[in-house]
Amino acid sequence: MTIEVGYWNIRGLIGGVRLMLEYAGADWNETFYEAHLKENADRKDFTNWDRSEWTNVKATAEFQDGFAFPNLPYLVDGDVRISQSTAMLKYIARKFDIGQKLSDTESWRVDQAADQIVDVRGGFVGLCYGFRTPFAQRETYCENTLKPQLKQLDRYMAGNNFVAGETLSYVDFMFWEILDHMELFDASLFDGLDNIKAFKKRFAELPKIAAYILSDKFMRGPCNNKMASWGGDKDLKRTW
Ligand SMILES: N[C@@H](CCC(=O)N[C@@H](CS)C(=O)NCC(=O)O)C(=O)O
Repeated sequence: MTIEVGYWNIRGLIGGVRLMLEYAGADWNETFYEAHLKENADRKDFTNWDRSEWTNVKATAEFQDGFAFPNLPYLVDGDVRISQSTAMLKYIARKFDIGQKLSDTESWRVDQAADQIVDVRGGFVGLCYGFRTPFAQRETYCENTLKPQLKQLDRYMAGNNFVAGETLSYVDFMFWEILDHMELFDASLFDGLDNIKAFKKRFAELPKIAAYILSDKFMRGPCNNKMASWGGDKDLKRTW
């Protein structure tokens, strides 16, 4: 049976899910939704974006009754209907037996890192859209917040091939995905972070991942939606 996922036509929260579905060799299909700018409107004002391509679908009985928490991204696998991107990653990992044999230490390392990555990601994305940190404060945010957070993650990876240790697990997919957005944003964020750089390279060299990244199916950009201050375009042009 084909696994169906749905999301905006961007990387955002679904990039790691796409990576895992490809890694697992799953039979999967995606529905893309687009936000459209209202006529002559300021693109930076979030209320000027028409999201009805999605909200009309979200309003249907199929979504309101079929999902506990209708949202993007979502996953449908037969009778299984899941939203929340981390839950989707964990579901796919269980279904395809990815990282399911972890020791207690490996398990808490993975779960702790997953929550930390969600937090760090939230701050970075909040800068890219300017809704948590004004984009004009980019340099201060990167120096005082993001770089120290990345340094902690770099230390977490010391001596480990993957987040768990030696075993690949769901968190590696979400970790690599947001690291890739950050590298495309400003590769100098990783200066001196050799463990992060080594992890990023190691993950990208997994044969299934390498093949996917090189294929036409892989979306390099946009990382964010069109109203973002950075990452809302296909070419990921520098906006400063
Ligand atoms: N915690 C949720 C966040 C979901 C979320 O914020 N989705 C955004 C896109 S990144 C959205 O546009 N949702 C559509 C909606 O609110 O209906 C997850 O990890 O999946």
